[in-house]
Amino acid sequence: MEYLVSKGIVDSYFEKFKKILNVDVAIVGGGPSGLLASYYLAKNGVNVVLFERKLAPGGGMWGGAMMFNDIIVQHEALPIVNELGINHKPYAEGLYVIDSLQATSSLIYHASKAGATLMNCISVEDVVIQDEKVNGVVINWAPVHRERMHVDPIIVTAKVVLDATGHDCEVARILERKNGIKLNTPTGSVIGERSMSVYEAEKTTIENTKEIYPGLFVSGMAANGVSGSFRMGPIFGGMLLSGQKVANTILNAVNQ
Ligand code: 48F
Repeated sequence: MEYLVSKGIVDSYFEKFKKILNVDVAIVGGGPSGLLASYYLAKNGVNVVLFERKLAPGGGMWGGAMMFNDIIVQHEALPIVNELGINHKPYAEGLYVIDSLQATSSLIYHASKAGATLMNCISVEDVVIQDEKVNGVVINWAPVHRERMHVDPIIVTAKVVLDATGHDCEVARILERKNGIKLNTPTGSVIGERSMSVYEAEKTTIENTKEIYPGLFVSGMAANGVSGSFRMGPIFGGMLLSGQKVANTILNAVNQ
């Protein structure tokens, strides 16, 4: 019995691991925009893996605002909230309150149920570039990074990579720093986010959600970060709409 418990887990995990070594889409970061993108992509039959360095995907959604575990969404994002079966309470005109724990767990559940492979405790530390296009990521166990252990990573090849790493826009920064590449942003570089402005940031998140280098897309706060737009607050409609937009854009790209 003891042996079977261990073997079942190891067999199943490495089956999963082999499946994600070559995918259509690799998503870096399991915040709301990355999770929602993985859900829509998987639902449309795309082979998608999401890497999250923390134990639990969910990013900045669990904690609400200052750990008050409710968040706000605006009416534009309500169809997504309803599709995911998340309860919502009208609060003010065009604004709704949702429970951050219910919302985050629903995103994770729906992404996984739709067929996205969610890999937690794994960090993306580099990208793979071939023929002037990003076509993969370099991964390692998150604790290897934390402990600064000198352990070589492995490569996952992907037709498309999504930087959904939030405020730090880590993948875009790695691409720029290591390769001196010009990105599709207002300055050609990663600009970094500006201070908080909820209204402005909600709009620009959607506009900034795009391909910034062949094979590399950005969503959520990473999209605002690379383009030098404003930081957002605990209002999540923009994150959800960004995840939906990037999934549609990537669907077109991988189906071409
Ligand atoms: O920051 P995050 O929640 O991303 P998001 O989808 O949403 C932003 C909001 O939560 C919030 C906001 C709302 O208005 O402003 O901040 O843009 O989640 C990003 C996730 O990426 C993981 C990180 O642990 C977090 O869970 N992550 C970051 N870098 C890496 C990574 C990496 N190199 N490898 C793997 N995971």
